[in-house]
Amino acid sequence: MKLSFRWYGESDSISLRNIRQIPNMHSIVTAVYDVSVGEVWPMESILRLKELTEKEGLHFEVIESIPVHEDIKLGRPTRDRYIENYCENIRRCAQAGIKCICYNFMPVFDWTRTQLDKLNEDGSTCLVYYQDQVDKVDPTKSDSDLTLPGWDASYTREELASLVNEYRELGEEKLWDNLKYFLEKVIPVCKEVDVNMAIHPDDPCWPIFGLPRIITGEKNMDRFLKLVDDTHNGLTLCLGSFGCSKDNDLVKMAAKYAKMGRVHFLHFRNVLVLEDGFEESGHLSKFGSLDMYEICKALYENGFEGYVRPDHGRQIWGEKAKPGYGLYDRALGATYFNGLWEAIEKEKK
Ligand code: DNO
Repeated sequence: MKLSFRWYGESDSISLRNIRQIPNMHSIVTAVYDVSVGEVWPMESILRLKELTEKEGLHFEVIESIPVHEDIKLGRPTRDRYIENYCENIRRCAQAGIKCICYNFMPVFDWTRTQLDKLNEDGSTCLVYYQDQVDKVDPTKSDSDLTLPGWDASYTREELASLVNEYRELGEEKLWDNLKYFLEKVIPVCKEVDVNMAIHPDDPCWPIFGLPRIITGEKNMDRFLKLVDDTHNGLTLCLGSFGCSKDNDLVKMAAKYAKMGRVHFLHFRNVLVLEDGFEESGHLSKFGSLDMYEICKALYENGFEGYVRPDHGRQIWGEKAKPGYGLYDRALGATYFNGLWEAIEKEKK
């Protein structure tokens, strides 16, 4: 297990020095942010991130994310050029020492929430998702004024509508085909340079706005891992993403996929599952719906050796930071994880 922390590069309000001071911190999780999706990352930009990270005594081993261009997900004729670029990015990252790349295959939208600053009773704020609010939004209705936080502002409303319609027509099975096509090109490169790909689950792990979503739970994960049956084709076990559906048994999934050697990255966070949505809670088991101890134990017992990062924290102590990505609560999450891990390690010896 290697503890890591997401850092948004030089524009992040959180310094590498502060991250370094979190006990047991090993690696930085970052990306090149100023290149358009689908293009090749300049080697200098990758090496700059490496240099800054290593200057603070941290390791530069995890990328989150190299985003997948929509043309690849849609299987458009232009996809081959973007896949070639993707492979080139993998090679470049490997050359700089990267061991693990997190990415997702969600159509149009990455993680979706209805509010980023829901006030909790103790004065902290958190991210929430209420299904009834999502159901009121239709991205194909160009006269709708409703938008959600995290909405991709790079599309005009018309572009967004046509993209969403294209995916609705594509449907799940074709999305699977396009994912397979992508993996068949990318995983051989990963084998060559020994980099693990770690797909991030859909968040939330069910279809939204009528868009197909396929990385949603155990059955589909099994199917995914077989698309290209190689250890380099693995997953990011994002507890909050899979955990927001009661259908997912995270302890079972953690054990099963760790045993297969396919969990390359763990996103450690908790969610409180509601009747019709979820709220992101503090990391401890008792505040959410997930048993963090049992999940960690399942990972440990099944030989998990990947990277772990504390994921989304609440906003606490008056900190003003990127929603979910403040320093304080994520640092508390890391410390809680360290405690659980030490206890499990000692119990098992
Ligand atoms: C949210 C993150 C996701 C994740 C991507 C991976 O906080 O976990 O945005 O980075 O889905 O590609």
